[in-house]
Amino acid sequence: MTPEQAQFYQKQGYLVVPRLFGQDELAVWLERFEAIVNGEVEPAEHMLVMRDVMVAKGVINPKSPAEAIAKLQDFENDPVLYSYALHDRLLDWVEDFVGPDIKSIHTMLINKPPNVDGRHPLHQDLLYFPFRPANKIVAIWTALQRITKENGCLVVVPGSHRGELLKHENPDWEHLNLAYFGAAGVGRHPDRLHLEMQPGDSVFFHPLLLHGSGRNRSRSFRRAISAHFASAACAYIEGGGTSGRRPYRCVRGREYEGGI
Ligand SMILES: O=C(O)CCC(=O)C(=O)O
Repeated sequence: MTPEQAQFYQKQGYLVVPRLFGQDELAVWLERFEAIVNGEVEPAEHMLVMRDVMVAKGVINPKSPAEAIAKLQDFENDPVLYSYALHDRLLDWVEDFVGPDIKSIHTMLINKPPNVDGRHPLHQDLLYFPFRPANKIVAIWTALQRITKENGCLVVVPGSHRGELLKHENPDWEHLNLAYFGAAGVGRHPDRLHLEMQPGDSVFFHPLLLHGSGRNRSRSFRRAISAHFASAACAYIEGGGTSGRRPYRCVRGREYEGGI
């Protein structure tokens, strides 16, 4: 990371790295996604294959298995998908954000089919993590294909990571996917910025950054792969986070006594 990039991240709370991955690398993860949702490969242990809420409620009838799926979550036990989080090029960047001792704390592949609502309200990921400090946690989100405003790109509120962790609640939307909480009282923030990306472009962002995504108004899928990392030296706090304590995996460096 250059000093200019570090300064940008500190001020804005996110940093886009163009073409961090090549098409050949993305193709492997896309194929694995298809194989899992088409039933050719069993979902790995602990992986959550989450159906879109509109499909689950019978509001729409999917024409293919992939049209039913909102995301694959926690793919640590799938060696093909997890190769994303173990990728050296990615971890070199993560090291610049959180230091040399790194734990992988969350993984997901988000599939936004056409015809479903699929919006994700503006929220802060720190809500889900019961440890601190926040600036030793970072997310990466990689476009698996061209992602535009039309197909529901990621939306961020630059600089919002300098605020507090806000109260979160379910927005009053008709079709909201499981655990898609929004920061209370934020709504359509006037400073929100749409991050359009090319395949392989990746954005790193701070866990307090307000972010979300819009509806997919195109006629094809919108897919992204994402992971969160934290310094192994982070420590649990009382009453923090909603996801409970997990056996996070050390992906680089060493473990800490009293760490996560
Ligand atoms: O990819 C998206 O649509 C948004 C993902 C996201 O913000 C999240 O799951 O925390």
